[in-house]
Amino acid sequence: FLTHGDQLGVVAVGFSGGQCKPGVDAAPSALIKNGLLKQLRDELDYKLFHDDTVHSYKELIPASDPDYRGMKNPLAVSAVTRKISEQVYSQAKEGRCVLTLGGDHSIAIGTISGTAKAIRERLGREIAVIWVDAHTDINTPEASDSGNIHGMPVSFLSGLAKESREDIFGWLKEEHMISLKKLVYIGLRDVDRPEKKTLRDHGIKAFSMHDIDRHGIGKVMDMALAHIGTDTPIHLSFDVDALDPMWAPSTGTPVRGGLTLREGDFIAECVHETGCLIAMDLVEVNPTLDSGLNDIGAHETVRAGCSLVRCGLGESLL
Ligand code: 6HN
Ligand code: MN
Ligand code: MN
Ligand code: MN
Repeated sequence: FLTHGDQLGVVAVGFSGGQCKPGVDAAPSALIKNGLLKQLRDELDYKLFHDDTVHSYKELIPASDPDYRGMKNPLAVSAVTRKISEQVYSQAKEGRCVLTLGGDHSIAIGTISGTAKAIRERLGREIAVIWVDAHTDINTPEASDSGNIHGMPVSFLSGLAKESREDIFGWLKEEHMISLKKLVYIGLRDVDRPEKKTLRDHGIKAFSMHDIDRHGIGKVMDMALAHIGTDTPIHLSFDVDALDPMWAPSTGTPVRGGLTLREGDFIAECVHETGCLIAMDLVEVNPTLDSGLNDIGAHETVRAGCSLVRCGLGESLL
């Protein structure tokens, strides 16, 4: 067994510095208020390990944080993800599955580096990553149009982007890194041109919405998991914008033509079924972005996020 099945580490990350829209830092509280942790404890019988606060990481955010290599908030995102990496590592090294509630997707620099290091030390294994997203988040700083670091985490985690400055991701060492061969994308539909070239050049396994339309989500999950291979520790990084805005409108970079909620839940269920899930991130829920009356969109997005997490953690098992 890769983890103690009944123990769950929880890290609640109220951080939004990887992109420019405020409010995604409010997601962990909204998810918890909607009953997520209570459900995991009372209905799924997990023993939860976490400190009660949602971290804002205020003490790590510098007063001045000028752009560097085109990146926005580089010092803040680096310092916060470094701290998250330590938090996730300390949970994962105890053999717990780790749930991280984001926050924008830049936080995956912390979560994935933390599990990669812990699993190397504990099991001598490399982790696989299933990245469910409308986007590939694999821009290098130079290739990025926006300068938003939430579009770059995979490039730093895989070593495609390198930086020697310790205070700007230079703290990422070999032990924190992942292999592009063990990375699988699902749900893609808004991939930037340089990112497409990266996918081709490195032969990265990717299932777009087109592939899901062609084969159906069942077959796509079979292929995705076959690529990873049985018995491999899996980190599931789930960006809620993989879902169609019909199901998850309250997110910073919505793209139409996405997954139904049921397809999203199915992906999470299939990963759970492998017995190899070692960590799950849920990111990019922004409860303050709401166009509808009475915050309906925000409430629906929070509900969808809770559903994805419960499915990943085994709610659908009979
Ligand atoms: N996300 N490719 C775009 C960029 O700004 O680099 C969008 C990134 C979206 C990131 O949704 O986590
Ligand atoms: Mn993302
Ligand atoms: Mn996205
Ligand atoms: Mn784009």
